[in-house]
Amino acid sequence: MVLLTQELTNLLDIMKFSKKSSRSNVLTESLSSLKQQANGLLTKALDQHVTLAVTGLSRSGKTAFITSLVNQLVNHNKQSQLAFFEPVYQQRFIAAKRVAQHELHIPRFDYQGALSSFTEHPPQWPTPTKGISQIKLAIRYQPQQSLLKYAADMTTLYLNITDYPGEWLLDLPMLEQTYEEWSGHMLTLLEKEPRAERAKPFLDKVKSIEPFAEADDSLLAELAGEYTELLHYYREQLGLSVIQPGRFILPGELSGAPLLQFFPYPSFERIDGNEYQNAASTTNIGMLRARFIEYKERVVKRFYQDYFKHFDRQIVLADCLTPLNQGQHSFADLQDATNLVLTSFRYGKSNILSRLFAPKIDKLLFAATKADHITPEQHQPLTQLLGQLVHSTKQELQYQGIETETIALASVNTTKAGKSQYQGKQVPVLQGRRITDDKLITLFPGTVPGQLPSAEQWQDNSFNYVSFAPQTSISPQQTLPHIRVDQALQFLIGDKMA
Ligand SMILES: Nc1nc2c(ncn2[C@@H]2O[C@H](COP(=O)(O)OP(=O)(O)OP(=O)(O)O)[C@@H](O)[C@H]2O)c(=O)[nH]1
Ligand SMILES: [Mg+2]
Repeated sequence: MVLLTQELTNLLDIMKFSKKSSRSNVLTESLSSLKQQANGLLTKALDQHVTLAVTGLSRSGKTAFITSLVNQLVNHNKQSQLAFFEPVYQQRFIAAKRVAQHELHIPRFDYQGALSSFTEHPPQWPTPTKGISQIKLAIRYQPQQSLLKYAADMTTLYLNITDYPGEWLLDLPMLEQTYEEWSGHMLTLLEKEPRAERAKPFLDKVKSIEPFAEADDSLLAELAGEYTELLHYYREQLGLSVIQPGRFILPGELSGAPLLQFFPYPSFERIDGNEYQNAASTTNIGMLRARFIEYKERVVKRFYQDYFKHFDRQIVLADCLTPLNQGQHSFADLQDATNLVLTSFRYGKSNILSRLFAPKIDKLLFAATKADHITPEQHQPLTQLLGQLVHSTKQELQYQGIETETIALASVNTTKAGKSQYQGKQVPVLQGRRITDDKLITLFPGTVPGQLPSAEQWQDNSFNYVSFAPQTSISPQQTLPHIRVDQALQFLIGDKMA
């Protein structure tokens, strides 16, 4: 195809020089139209498709990030702040628009709904989302590479963006565990503070069920309900991140399904191993085990099979500031959860994921969100802190040839940074609309530890980063203010638009 276009272009050039007769003009025109057709075909052949996955634990900022990314691209104008996105910087970006997605069974990402919350007076944050959703963009640009430039004036990158809960990745280790092993693992967590106090009444109840009696479906459903409530409490009240099974708090269309009605059994040491092995699935313990196995097959494996293995690029969002506010337990749990989540990206040969699904992600971006909650000179420590959280995974990924990067960003910048006089000194400050009472305040939010805080540091320090609401509403045609979304774009798709 490239050769054909080149041939035609050469021919046209020769004819333009020779313009000797009207016959040659006719020939020129028909060749010109041939070239256009060839160009059209070539452009189609050169169109690229990229599947970008966006994940992070609940409230980490996935909806805000996707909304901002889409908004920056589809509303791109002279005022846009995309200086670090090369296609824009090099003036090769033409335009982007939303197009219909292919996978009709996956809910659509509600871009319009999310954007409208930023256009309200006063603007609000979009409402929390549940489960998976997708949005697709067609991005037109002029290729830079000589071959493409010569052959095609513009080409299209189709960007398929998938938003999915990071909690779903917490389940991967379950694939390699038996019900007994998983129960043991959960028990270790549930018997330790900060979980133990709240877990005790639940565990006592479960210990009292008769494992080999005929299954009592409604009792199992009730206890599964209590276990789910416990998980919600840990996540929402204690700010803990290790929640297993992850689907229990974000069940999506599986809400109420018997598949989600199981829980860890805490008394394996008191039952006979043989009897357990031979227990029919009509007994209490047999039914719990059967549901556990079914959950792994139908929910965990299916997610990796149907979605995960098709992702090309991934961004993992992490809100490090809220767990710092919530204290040592919460931050330590974020560390554990991050390790669990990142197991899905460790593609070593021994990884179950590589063996079962052969994923193909070639670039992974770790992003610390809500960087507008801190003053600009604290962005570097925030990036370093996230860097420490993901350090070992990053090393392994780089070894596997997967490109990684760590940044601090704000999908929607809600604050203005400046300087203020305090006790005769200039201190960095932020001004923004405090989320709790809507007041415009100016403050120094404090420093961010550039390393994982030690036990002593936790004793000496308490963190109190204030949350802000969006400051000024935008019109549906404007772009949202942000911090480093352009750098994220460059890392995630810049090379595909070269
Ligand atoms: N200041 C600031 N706050 C942010 C930013 N992004 C997210 N937030 C805050 O974090 C909250 C959660 O953001 P979402 O984008 O809804 O997070 P999510 O990961 O989609 O959350 P779920 O849908 O509940 O899983 C928002 O309501 C904001 O309060 C940001 O760029 N700046
Ligand atoms: Mg969301």
